Amino acid sequence: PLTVHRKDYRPPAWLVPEVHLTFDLALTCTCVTALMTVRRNPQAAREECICLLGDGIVAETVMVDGGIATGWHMEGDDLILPLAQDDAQITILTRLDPAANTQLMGFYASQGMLCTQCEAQGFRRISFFPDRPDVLSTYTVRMEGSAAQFPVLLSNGNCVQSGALDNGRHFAVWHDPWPKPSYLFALVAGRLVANRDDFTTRSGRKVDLAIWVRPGDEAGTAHAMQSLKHAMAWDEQVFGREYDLDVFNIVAVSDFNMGAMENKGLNIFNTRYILAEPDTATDADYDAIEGVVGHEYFHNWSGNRVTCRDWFQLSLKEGFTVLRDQLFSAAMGSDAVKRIEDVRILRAAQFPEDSGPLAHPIRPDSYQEISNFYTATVYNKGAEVIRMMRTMAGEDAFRKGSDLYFARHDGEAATCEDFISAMEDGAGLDLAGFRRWYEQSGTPHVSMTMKHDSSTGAVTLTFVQRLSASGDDQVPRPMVMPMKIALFDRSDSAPGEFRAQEHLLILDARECRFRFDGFGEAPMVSANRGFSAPINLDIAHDESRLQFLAMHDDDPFCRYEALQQILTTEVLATAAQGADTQRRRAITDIFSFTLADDRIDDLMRGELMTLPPISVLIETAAPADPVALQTARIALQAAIGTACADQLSAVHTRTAQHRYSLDAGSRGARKVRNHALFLLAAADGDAAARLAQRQYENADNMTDRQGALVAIAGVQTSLRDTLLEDFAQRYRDNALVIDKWYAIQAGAHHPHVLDQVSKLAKRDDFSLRNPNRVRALYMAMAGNPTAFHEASGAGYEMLARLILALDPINPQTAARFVPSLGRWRRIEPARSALMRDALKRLAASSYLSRDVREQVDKSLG
Ligand code: HT7
Ligand code: ZN
Repeated sequence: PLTVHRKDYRPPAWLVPEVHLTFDLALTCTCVTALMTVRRNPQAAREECICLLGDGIVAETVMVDGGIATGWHMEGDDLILPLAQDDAQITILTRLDPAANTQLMGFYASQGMLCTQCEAQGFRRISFFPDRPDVLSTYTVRMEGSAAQFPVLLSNGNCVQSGALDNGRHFAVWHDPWPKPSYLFALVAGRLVANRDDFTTRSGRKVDLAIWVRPGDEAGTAHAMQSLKHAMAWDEQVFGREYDLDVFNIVAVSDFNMGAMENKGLNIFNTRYILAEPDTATDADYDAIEGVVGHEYFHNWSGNRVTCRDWFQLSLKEGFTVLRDQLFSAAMGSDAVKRIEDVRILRAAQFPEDSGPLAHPIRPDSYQEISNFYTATVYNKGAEVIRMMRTMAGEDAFRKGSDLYFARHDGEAATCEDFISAMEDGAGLDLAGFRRWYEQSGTPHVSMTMKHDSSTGAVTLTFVQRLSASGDDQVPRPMVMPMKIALFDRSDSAPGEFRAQEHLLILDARECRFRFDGFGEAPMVSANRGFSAPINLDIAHDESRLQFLAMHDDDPFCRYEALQQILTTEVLATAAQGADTQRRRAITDIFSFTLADDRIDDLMRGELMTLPPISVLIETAAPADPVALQTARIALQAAIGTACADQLSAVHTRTAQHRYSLDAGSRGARKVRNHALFLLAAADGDAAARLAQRQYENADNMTDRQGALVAIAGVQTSLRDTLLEDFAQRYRDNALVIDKWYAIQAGAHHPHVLDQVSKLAKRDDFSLRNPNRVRALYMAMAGNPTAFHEASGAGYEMLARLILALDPINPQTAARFVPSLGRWRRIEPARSALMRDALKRLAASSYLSRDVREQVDKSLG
């Protein structure tokens, strides 16, 4: 397969300032006429032909300047057209069958409606085009079709004309005045209803907002609309970014490969990130909707107004936009809890990626299939890298840097280097060494040691970096990073009042040393506060320090982190050599302290009641026995549940009094209620099953009901089947809730879980054509050690069979399952061999898409 290299970038030989598209719409045969004004690019080497990229489409007619073109030919999927002149009008006609498009890339049908997905390279499945992000055009789109079948016709920009035609047909013309790359083109046609609202920008522009859904779903759009209006106001206040069209449309579709898409003025969303009502969506769903609606809206500047020069620069828009959505969500809710959640995601998803065969820098050097690079590294580590710039610069200077970036590059296709330069010039940072974050893969390891001289009161902190991976052909080099620390003086704090001055240190060499004076006693160090750098930080093992921080650190992240370290050590030790009563006692004491601590709210308390995710435990233990780790994790939950039973029951009772609302107090109550239930269920399944049943039956919201079902799904009781059946019946008409039902069963710690997954896959309402359903069942299975790492290798086999079955239908979604098998290097030898066998069987398959092939080959690597 062809590998694309970053170093091979050349500017486009031809520009396309204007595009007129006409769609004659029908479910199985849509005719597309593309009229392109093309112009030679004076900044590029002269080429005698224009290369119009295609993917699985056929040109029925090709015209140049109004006459039938001759002399063009196909090279693979691409159309090569000789052009002697400097300017031309090219017209190409293609015919599409959206109903047969199961890949959900390009133009496809979903539940009777028609829609597009063009990022990254879907436009070339609609029309032949220089489908690359550095070719920017203004689009005018005319759609016509049956008024009964497609009453709503939407595209980017503003609707400039619409009306009735003969034979029950109608048309609409949309014009987008902002030049954009083809990946931001969008079209939607179907029977849809809108939740309408409006927003007035700070300069007084009234923007009509609409969220379009299938009839019957309108009631579920209120939170998304509220989130959108909050996002629009926040981007003005915090980043000085104002919306730039008269309308902003969002459409929700049920069949979608990712979360959402930021098409200019016409965002298309997975229904999952739009629809929410208390009875059907959890608090986590509400948060995700706010975050994704914000994310897509923020792309209007970081992605659309300033786009990417090429796909190697993906983190330019994605890393920056993730940081923007993280800051937005933090501002809308709890800063502390949001930071903890973001770091948990980074650790659980990105750290394993960065230590495995699919590791890549946030700006990759090469790819075979770009869809495989929409990764936690590009998105989440990319956000961390920009967050570090913000930490080093401070908020005000960072804003100056981002203002300069937007001013310099508005209307352009930019690079990561452009962003860094703007930050240097605008924020006044020297980022010479910092650029390595863009070049090197791998999570840096930093070890910290402290020396205290009691005669002088001096404290010396020494940080040493150990580097494990690098970009292509490079020797690993140290990273530059901000390190926030605080030293707690044990002697001068009143009990319960531990405060320390925070210091921002910059680590810029393999070894860095810092001295602090005035400590009669050795202080307690709190380091990497707020997770100021995305690293693994080793601090010489000191249980009393960790226990102190787990109860008293005034940095919420570090308090959480200290407890996570204690719990991780305990689970790993239990899996290797059994439990130790003294260690357990220390842990249950901390839990008991946390449950009673009135300095924190319930949202934070819920974080402190959360055990490390299994993927983090596997990553830390490598080579890991995932089943032993899972068993040890449950045993620790049981120990906590037993030791703190009275307090946990009291929490469960106290929080049952809360009325449902979305405010922090009510959400916090639901969070700790569920965590209390999980811990109690691990300790005494039968008793907790009765508690769960009551919670389930009394629930007036999905957080409570789902929490109860999760708790009971891991218990061997007849109530389990009763409640699962009730849930299926109660929500049979709501696909998003039925997705939860699939995931809960596939993720349960249950001896027959693999049989259950097999049965679920045979149900009538399971379909490989719906990515949400496939992910619900098989991502949950792949994340469940009891299922996926079952000793016979049946879980690996099941996943490999899924990948082979799904690949011809939806290669992008199929490829997303390969990394689970690619983790074989981190797993103990017997299972590791079985995982590799499954990968080898995939590699030997006679048909593999480019998407799956790249992931399989690299995973075997
Ligand atoms: N920028 C969007 C990426 C996306 C995408 C990529 C590949 C295939 C399908 C896709 N759907 C959306 C999403 C985002 O980051 O906002
Ligand atoms: Zn994005």
